[in-house]
Amino acid sequence: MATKTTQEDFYEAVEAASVAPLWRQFNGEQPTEPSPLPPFMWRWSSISPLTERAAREVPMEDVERRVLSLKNPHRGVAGPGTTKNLVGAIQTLLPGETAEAHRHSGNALRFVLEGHGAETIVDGKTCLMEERDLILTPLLSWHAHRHTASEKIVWFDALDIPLFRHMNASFYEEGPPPNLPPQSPDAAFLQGGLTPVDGNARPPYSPLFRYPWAAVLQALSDMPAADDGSRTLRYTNPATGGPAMTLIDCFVLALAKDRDTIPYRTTSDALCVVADGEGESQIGEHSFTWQRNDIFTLPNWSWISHKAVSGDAKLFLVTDRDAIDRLGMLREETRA
Ligand code: 1HN
Repeated sequence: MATKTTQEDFYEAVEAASVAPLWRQFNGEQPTEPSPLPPFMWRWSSISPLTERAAREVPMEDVERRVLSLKNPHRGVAGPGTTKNLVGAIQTLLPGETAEAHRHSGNALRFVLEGHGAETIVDGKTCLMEERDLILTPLLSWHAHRHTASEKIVWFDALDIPLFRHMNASFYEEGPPPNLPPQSPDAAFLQGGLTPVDGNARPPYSPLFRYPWAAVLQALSDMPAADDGSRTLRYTNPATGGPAMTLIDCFVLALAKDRDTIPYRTTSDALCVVADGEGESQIGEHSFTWQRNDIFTLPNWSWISHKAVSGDAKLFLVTDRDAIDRLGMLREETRA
């Protein structure tokens, strides 16, 4: 048997004492490239039939919410997760059904993929859900859903629960909600640049809970295009100009037909929903073609460029960008 060298003995002693030599761990400090969590796409053509089956085969009495979460097969962590910090999901509600009130520490949002006429009640405010509307249900807000229109409704959920779980800070409570403090009506925030000073609490999230798609289309048509023909809107908290919610920062990216967007990379992650049109995205070494309601991830520090084909297109982006920025971790680059 070969005798142990002094060095081998040293490394064994180090490991046995639960310490680690930095010189064997340091990687020069750069984000790993290509991303350890490669991009992944869920096509509407695969997801839509599952929402049909869920509606037929899974009674609401058996489940609190009829939610299929987008489980990223590359993410080797237990529990829900689509990117490191965000989880996307698909929720289906049939006419006459309700999802009872609950609340949780994670922020959540709803973006309507198909159908209309449901309502989400957020801390007592009723928010209509029309196609492509964004509804916020921020951290610890009580929220219930009810549907009274004639066709089933399907929406995209996004939550920051993976980060709360990672921090062991995830809480959950079932309703009914207690008496709630007064809320300022959404309509009071819809005049740009004017915010009511009415004594109501201003928690660290947008007091506007519904962002109608019609308002997005109007704002897009009122703004100039960038050099690559694209237009970007951010969903902001009208009281502060900051992100809509503490850990979730949303955008709409409108693409001009046949124009590649300038490639960029960022240390934030995004979930991307195809709100309108058809196109292609280059994400690191991966190429994807996409259509309406397809959903895909944009992993951090991958070079990203999008292009609309056969007409203009719009992407809805859910990101952790502002949270990463407030942590001092945001770095972004564009390729000339
Ligand atoms: C959740 O709590 C909801 O409250 C929706 O509506 C989707 C996906 C993963 C984990 C929790 C909801 C979810 C979720």
